[in-house]
Amino acid sequence: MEASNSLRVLLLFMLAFLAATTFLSLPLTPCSNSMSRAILTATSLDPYLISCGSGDTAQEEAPLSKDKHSNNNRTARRGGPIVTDQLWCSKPDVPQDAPSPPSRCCPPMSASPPINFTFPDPKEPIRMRRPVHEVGPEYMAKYERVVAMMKALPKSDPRSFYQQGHIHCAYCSGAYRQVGLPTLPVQVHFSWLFFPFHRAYLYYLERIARKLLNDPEFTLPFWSWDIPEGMQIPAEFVNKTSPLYDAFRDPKHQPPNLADLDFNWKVEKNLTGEQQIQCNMWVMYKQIVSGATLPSLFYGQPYRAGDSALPGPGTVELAPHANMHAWIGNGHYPNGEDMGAYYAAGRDPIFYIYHGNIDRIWEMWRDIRLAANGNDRSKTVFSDHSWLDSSFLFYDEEARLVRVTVRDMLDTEKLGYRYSKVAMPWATARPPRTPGVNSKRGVLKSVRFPVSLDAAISVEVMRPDALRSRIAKDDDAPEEVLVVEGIEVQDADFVKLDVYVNAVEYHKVRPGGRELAGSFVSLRHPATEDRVKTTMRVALNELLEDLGVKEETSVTVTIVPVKGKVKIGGLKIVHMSE
Ligand SMILES: [Cu+2]
Repeated sequence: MEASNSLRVLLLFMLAFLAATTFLSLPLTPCSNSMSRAILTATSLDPYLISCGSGDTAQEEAPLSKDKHSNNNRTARRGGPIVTDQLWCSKPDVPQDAPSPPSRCCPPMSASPPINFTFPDPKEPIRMRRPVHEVGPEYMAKYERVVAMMKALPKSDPRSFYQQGHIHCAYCSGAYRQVGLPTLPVQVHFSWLFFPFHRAYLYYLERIARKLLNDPEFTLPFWSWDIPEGMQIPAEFVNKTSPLYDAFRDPKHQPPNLADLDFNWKVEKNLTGEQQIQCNMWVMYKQIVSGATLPSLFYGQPYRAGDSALPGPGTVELAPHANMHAWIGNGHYPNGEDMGAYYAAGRDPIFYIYHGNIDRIWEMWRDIRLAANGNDRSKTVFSDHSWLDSSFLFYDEEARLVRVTVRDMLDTEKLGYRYSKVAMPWATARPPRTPGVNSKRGVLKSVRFPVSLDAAISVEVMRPDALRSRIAKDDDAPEEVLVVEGIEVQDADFVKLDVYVNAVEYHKVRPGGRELAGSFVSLRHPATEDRVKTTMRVALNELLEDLGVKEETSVTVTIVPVKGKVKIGGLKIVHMSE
């Protein structure tokens, strides 16, 4: 009784406080961190409802104000790591036509500031994450059980499936804002944060699963959709009575249909099984082996405090990652819910085993680069502190809020796990050149950038210093990188662009064929980014060699708009080495 009375008093106090701040616009400076936390924890209100003045440090001080002109800029930092702060979490920007939009997706407010990440005890054995098609039904039943347990937890528990699913929404739909910069979201897609963020996400989900199952050996199985044995949605996810089932998936893509790693949004290729597998192998080879020979081509572009979101994704994030999100989600819904929509992807239990494979691809890319670079680890990571010290917040298995940095996520063995060795048939699937494709038909029409892509365009692009590339020894030849600049997606809609080199007759190239340098694939972005502006980069050295054009001073680049309204700012080829 006493407890409920004091709760009532607290609520009354809160209402008076809110009325004062909202209607009287009383200045509330300074607003101490502990007071904000206490209020927010007790009331479960979102920080944006409370307008505080500025604090004096960059972190853990000033709650978010929706007022774009507020004094909060005093705490803004420009340059350096991107820092996530619970006091800077707000309403997500979810597409208006979402079938069941979340009103909020910020995690429950922690009563105390986050603790810093610590590695698990190195004496603990390293656990193996194994593929779904090898672990067997008994093991998959454990994943099923733990998803059921998480779904049964109260929604307010940060370890519940409801809250775990919201983590993706919070970091991808404009809920988290940059500290001191309320107009800038913390966005973990289309930049160098993509791989480390998703690794940390799975790491904590796995720890929570272990605790709930009371099974310290449990590891998340991964769905190896990159090899023929794993190319169908695993059977466990298809059973309508299972907690692993999600009604928001494309009915056309259920087993025995094979995954299409080059998926063209709603348009089925209708390939034979053999052709689809071939296409998938080529896509994997190009995105991981030949297209991403430098760290920024694989991870994505630098993204620092004060930067606009979406500077540029790595090859794998575009394809197969984004294609597969859309392939699993239901294309009948405007945003491809669940998996095809940033705000909703975490609601599908398949998300976590799907992303396990993305995390494993990071390991495989690193091994391939180490082998190519004489084990030089510096060629597989960035040394920039803005990357290493960027941080995310997760609740651990004891429901403690933990601050995790990118630096903490670079070595899976230090995190206590590794991936079991699965065959990589795509690692040698170098696609052959397509015979009889006209590379330069007639005189190319001149294109004036920026250009809206209503139809395919072909442009002659000069190569930088072609002679230097030709005489350089293979080992120290700089990488030639094709840059598609100023990609603007109107209405932040779904987009797929295919980018071909020396294939004006691109329709003759088989899906995933050699002349296709890469694809730009973007899911629908939240409304804050009403105009997605980004870049695409892909390595060309091997492609130019295979096309036999190493001696040429220029190449023809053909851009085919497969889906969505897009403008591009320009095309260039640059030399890069990192
Ligand atoms: Cu994803």
